[in-house]
Amino acid sequence: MIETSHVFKHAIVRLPGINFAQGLTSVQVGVPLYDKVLQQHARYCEALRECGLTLTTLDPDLDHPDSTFVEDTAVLTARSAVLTRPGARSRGDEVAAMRPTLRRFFSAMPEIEAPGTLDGGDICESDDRFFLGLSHRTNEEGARQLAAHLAREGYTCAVIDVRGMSSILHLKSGISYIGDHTLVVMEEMAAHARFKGYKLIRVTEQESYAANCVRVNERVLVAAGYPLLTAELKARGFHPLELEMSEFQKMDGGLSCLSLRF
Ligand code: CIR
Repeated sequence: MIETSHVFKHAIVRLPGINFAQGLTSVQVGVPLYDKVLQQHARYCEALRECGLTLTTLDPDLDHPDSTFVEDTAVLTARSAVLTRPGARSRGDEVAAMRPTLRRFFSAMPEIEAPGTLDGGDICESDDRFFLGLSHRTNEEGARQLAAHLAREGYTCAVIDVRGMSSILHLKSGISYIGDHTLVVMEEMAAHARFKGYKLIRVTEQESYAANCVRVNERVLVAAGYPLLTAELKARGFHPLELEMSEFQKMDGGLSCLSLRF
């Protein structure tokens, strides 16, 4: 088994509401079916438990149809939870709804402040370095504030601008760090200078949705239906755990966005 420097013990998830399909999306691959949304979410939660995590499961928040994508509300480190300021207006109040839950686990909770905007989906941690994506959700000021918070904890940061890439919503739609200096990266981004020195697992264009995968303790959660990536992960000594994600994909969501892990 390939070691990870990070052992997660907890995750926070939020059940999808009945109005999940009214959230934001930029893709046209159909309308999510609520029964299937619930089934896929339940299996995702079960998978996190199989990886050894204890879950805090929040009730659906019908005022915010995208609120099941909890990852966007905070950036977690070993010492703090940085509350974000999401770039989409309809998602702004999701952070206030998450604050009391994070308060139970973290005493240090700095916040991204206006005019900064930042979505957790743009932030990719790779051991002691964070990649900060600039996107249509995360602006320079948001990234600057987060970098300052992270620097105080001894982390370095590298900014990656994905604003010119229409195929992805967030940085982590295109890259994932899975431990052992290994980045899973969509082909279109693989040549980026910031990734020099990392081992890369390149994701073909047809499988690019699967580039958003998540290392959780001994497993790598990966979207089901992407056999090339799954085979490559196995060949490199990782242990993929495949999960159906079709209904979340319809709303621009990937595996990482469904939980906050710490
Ligand atoms: C949105 O557009 O904000 C949601 N429908 C999807 C958010 C996905 N979040 C993520 O990748 N971290």
